[in-house]
Amino acid sequence: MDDLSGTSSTLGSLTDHQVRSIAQQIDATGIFCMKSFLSELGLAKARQFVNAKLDQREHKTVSLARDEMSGSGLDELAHSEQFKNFCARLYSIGFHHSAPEVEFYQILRCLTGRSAMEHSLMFHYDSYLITFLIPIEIPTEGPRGDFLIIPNTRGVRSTYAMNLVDKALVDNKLTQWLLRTLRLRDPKWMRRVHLSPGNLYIFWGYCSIHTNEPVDEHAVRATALFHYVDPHAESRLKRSLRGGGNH
Ligand SMILES: O=C(O)CCC(=O)C(=O)O
Ligand SMILES: [Fe+2]
Repeated sequence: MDDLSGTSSTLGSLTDHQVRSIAQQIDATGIFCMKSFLSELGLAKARQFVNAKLDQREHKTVSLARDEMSGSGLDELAHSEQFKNFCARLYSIGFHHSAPEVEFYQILRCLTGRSAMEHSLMFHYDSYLITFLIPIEIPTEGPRGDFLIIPNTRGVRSTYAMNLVDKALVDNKLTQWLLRTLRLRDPKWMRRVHLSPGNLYIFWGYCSIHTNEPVDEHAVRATALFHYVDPHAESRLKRSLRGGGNH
């Protein structure tokens, strides 16, 4: 995987050419990695936050929403003008539309304990076009909880109903079984990404089937996710079904 290295402050200085080449790399390979995106201090703060939350929650898997993240430093990133600007530029270059004024759908996923397995190997499409993923904790021993992606298997659907059909084709026992079985053969079309804490990974979450591998119950795998732009936000059908989750 080609990658840039930098910190969140580097994002503001990227040229249009560089942003375009990030979009091209995601189109071509499925994922882009910016190394050492979080500073050491930023990563240490987020880690401390995760560990304190897991202590509070008795070391069970939790997904924290934006309003539960204050103090992690990750909420500040979502409000950083440089980060927001970069995401808007990447969106407009990647999807050929000017970026709407929207907030991120933000989650801090902390997998641990017995329930880590239940939350792994669930292949899905996201509801949002771009996914920005920052690993905070990744096990250094035993199963690492690699990220798996089958890149760019669909385009942006013109209707929410078509999007639901795609999702239903993936989110069923047969497809999940098939993908889990095929994973064991390590096919080339399913990319395996060994995540490193503090890096920023970017992929078209809406267009790509993806998931994470499990980790041991004593290990912790924490990822911060920033989902950006729901193309069906205005759909009447979506509203009448009252939104639905991210998967
Ligand atoms: O934690 C990960 O590696 C991916 C999670 C994901 O795809 C999601 O929450 O939509
Ligand atoms: Fe996802």
